[in-house]
Amino acid sequence: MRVLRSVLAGTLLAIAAAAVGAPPAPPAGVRIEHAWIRWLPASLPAAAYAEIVNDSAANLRITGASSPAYGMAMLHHSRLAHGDSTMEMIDHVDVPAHARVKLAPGGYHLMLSHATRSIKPGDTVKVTLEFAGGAKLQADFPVLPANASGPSH
Ligand SMILES: [Cu+2]
Repeated sequence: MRVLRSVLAGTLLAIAAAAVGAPPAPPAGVRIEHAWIRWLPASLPAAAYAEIVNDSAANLRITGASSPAYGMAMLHHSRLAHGDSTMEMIDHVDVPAHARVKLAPGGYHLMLSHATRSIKPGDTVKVTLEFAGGAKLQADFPVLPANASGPSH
């Protein structure tokens, strides 16, 4: 009876997790560090930066992002072309096994636009990274002023 009860409890937990739509997690050892958002005035798009650490044995690919605070989140890559900084939309960022990839000014970043509420420096925004295969990983991104160069830690 006790065994049956624990099997039942496990099943109910699984059903509950499915009911709230909990997405599969990436492998253990994958984490988001030094996350931040550079706030810009008015309704200008904001760039989100972080370091994606992959301490797992799996090669991972980031294929998208989302945030409840923004209607749109895109993967972008900035680069210098003929002395001008330009950015383009990309459809993935690879994070090889046992490697770390920086989303940083002048390189990869998330472009957040169509804010769903008023956002200002000092706020914290949840951003979810989406990986190929469906895994998702969420982190808190502190919103820093336009002249910030990164989180203080
Ligand atoms: Cu951009």
